[in-house]
Amino acid sequence: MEKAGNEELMRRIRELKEEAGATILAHNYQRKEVQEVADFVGDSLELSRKAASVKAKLIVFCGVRFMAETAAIVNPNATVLLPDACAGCPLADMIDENILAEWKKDHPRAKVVCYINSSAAVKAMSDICCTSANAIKIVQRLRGEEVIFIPDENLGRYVSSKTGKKLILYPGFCPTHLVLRPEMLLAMKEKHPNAKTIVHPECRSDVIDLADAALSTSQMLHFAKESDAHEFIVGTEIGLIHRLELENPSKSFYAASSLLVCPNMKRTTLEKVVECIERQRHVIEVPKEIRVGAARAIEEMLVE
Ligand code: CIZ
Repeated sequence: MEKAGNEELMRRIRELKEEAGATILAHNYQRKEVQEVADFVGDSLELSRKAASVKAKLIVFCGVRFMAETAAIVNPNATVLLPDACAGCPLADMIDENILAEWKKDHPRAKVVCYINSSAAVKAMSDICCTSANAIKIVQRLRGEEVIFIPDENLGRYVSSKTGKKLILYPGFCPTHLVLRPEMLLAMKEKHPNAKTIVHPECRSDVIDLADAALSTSQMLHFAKESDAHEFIVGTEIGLIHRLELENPSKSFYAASSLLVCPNMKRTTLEKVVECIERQRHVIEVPKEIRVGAARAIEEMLVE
């Protein structure tokens, strides 16, 4: 059978969305064509706020599992579908409830700040969630308290350097951001001497040290718009380049490395979006006893 082209698939998705009364949310790291068919594109913080406020009964979440879980937690009245059931997050999988229970036992007075890249069960055992866009603010709120920061060590180290607060760091990492090495960035800077370098705080600290700024994806979008510079080297998942180019047509963006590709984010295709709506499959379910605890940690973050 001949494969349908993107235009045809996008037309079909719009039709299905209308019939099903669905809203499509997509992360900044999704494929270009998936971002184009979405009702809203953003980072985890923006997407969780959006998921909480949409009126639609059906949310199709184009992202990875922990993000779709977050949507299901903040909006228990909606059915949340994940187009590819295997779109996970290796960073989120680096810690589970048993490991966290051990860490809490070792530091009984510590507050637990958990990065949104974590399972619902881990969120339920944490005091407050954070994303890369608000991690510094969230940790600053806990002034004076001992803090365990899970699971991304690089982000935790960056937050610690910005807040001056010593954090108990967990040794988790994002395999995609970890591929970026200082020598790659130096080579790019040599090739594009007038470019500003922006990297994600999930990158190694020796990479962050070489950059003009360490920023979440929403902060990178803001930075690129506001900056007088015309060229930017971008040290995060390459999916963001699409939005950067779209929103800044007169500026140039260079991926810091062509290896900055999250295979899980790229699992979502237009075909899978069609299939999941047609067959109403890959429903994200969070058991009530976990949902209540995770919702508390997420809401604590959202009050800001
Ligand atoms: O917070 C998010 O969505 C992630 C995973 C990255 C970012 O900076 O947007």
